[in-house]
Amino acid sequence: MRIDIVTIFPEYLAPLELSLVGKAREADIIDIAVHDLRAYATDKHRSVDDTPYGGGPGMVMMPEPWGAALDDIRANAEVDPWLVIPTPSGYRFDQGIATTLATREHLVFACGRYEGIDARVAEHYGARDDWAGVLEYSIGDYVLGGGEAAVLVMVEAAVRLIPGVLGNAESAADDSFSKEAGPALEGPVFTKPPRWRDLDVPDVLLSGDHGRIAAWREEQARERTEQRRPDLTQG
Ligand code: JEW
Repeated sequence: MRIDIVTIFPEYLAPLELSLVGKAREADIIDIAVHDLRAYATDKHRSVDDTPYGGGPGMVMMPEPWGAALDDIRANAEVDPWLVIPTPSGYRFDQGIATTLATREHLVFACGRYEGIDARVAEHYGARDDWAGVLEYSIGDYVLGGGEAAVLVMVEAAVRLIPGVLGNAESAADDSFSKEAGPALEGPVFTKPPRWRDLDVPDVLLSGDHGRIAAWREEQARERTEQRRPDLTQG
């Protein structure tokens, strides 16, 4: 998979050199390039924002630097890329969408700032026959200062689902929100020592009775889901 990320804060994406995503890059399973949008600005101040038509607070990202950056990325691409734009007004990003993104050959993430990107950018690339499509996603109902933190979330959620990225192939299937587990929360987990600061690991987990252990874990998960995420319970 190829991933391009366009931002006015390239250093914000430094965590993509670490951990699971960093290892996937070292293993050449994914190729990530981060691009500075200001490199595509044309005035001497390298402006990327302007006042909103119709008035109102804040500034809006100009379409021209975005057009230049995205056309440059397309000119160096081998397949039609998907353009992914984080926005608080997007479709909700979830595990199902991460699973779909994980199957794509080329993703281009556009990180907005200020009050967002001139709407004609999404409209234009959505109509181009040399782009696969435009996807506008929100990672949750809170307001971020820009798209960078959302891109970190989306890239990690998708990349860990690419075959060969997780050491243990079963790990992804076991997670909360995975298709196999159903959309439920996981219960508590424990490791050694068996007693820590007067707190004991539940006896059942030390019993060696795999049937009782599975039943106990299921009940813990069910209770936690009902308490914390009643929206995820069916009946
Ligand atoms: C998010 C990208 C870019 C995603 C989620 N756009 C916009 C906007 C902003 C603040 C207030 C109103 C609109 C800031 N902003 C972003 C916010 C993604 C941008 C600029 C974002 N929350 N926030 N889930």
